[in-house]
Amino acid sequence: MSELTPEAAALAVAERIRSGSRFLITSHRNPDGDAIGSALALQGIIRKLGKSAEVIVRDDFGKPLHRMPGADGVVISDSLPADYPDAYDALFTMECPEHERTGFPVLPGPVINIDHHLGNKLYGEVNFLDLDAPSVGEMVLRMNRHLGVEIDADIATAMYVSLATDTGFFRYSNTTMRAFEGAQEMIRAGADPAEISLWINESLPLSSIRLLGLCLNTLKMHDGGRIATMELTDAFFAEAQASKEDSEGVVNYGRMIDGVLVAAMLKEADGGTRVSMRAKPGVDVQKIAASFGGGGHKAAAGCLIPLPIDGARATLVPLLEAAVKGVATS
Ligand SMILES: [Mn+2]
Repeated sequence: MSELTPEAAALAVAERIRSGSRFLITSHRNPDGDAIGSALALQGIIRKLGKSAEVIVRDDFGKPLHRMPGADGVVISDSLPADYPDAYDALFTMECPEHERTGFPVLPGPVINIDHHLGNKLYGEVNFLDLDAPSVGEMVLRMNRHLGVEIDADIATAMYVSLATDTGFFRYSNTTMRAFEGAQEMIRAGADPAEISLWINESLPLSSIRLLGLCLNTLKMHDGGRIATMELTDAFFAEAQASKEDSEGVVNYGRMIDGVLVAAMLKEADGGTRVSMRAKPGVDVQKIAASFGGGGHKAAAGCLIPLPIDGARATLVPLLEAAVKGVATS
């Protein structure tokens, strides 16, 4: 399969939508704002054409994302529908560099792969890959130029959520002119930035803040303050009455500290310690994760180290020290 330019691929996706009538949409495991936002936006566009589209994901997602219009209609299931693939014209995989990220091991029908991650395996019958896209939801907006569906407030809200969450509410390096142009178009179509920020940023469960407090108490600084580590044990989850989703984003607090180039969260897990790393520009944590069989990208990556937390930290910190060596602290 040769690689199409993003513009040609967007047109190919639009043509597949135009020629079909029933579609299935999925995304990656533990879906985030771009996963659910882009899927709901695409669903809304297909439905406005009078066609059928269902969204199915392997894992549930946090309450903030459930506030998006249509989120409660997303099917959460361990397996694809019984009538897949025969009853569908195509399966869309949103934000999945490899088809296995969906959590559904085999995808026998035609797949339309829509993503913005470097290293996407181009496993689809159509591969719409745009590394410059601020979010996959924004790619859906661009694709829609070929369909001409009028974006309503619900679709605009889903697209805005995808864009806002993937750019860290317009803070990360993917906060480009394109991100603001997309946001402008969505706001014009009825997305409400202040309300969406309230859902996502200021409606956290109490348990997640309690868990954050326990975690911050374990903060350790290394390499003269250039590296921060924190830990997260099963006992913390019990004490805070927290769920798995409550720990999302805790690792970012380490990176917020002045002078820190890389932060790592060490979380008790089956078979050892689950490590999440976040780096500032100039540091590549993906390489470290890959050396343990994990993945991610330069600024955010994760892996499993088959040791208890203390052993995992002793193994990891020298690798992080090597990764930040020679990198200037801003
Ligand atoms: Mn994304």
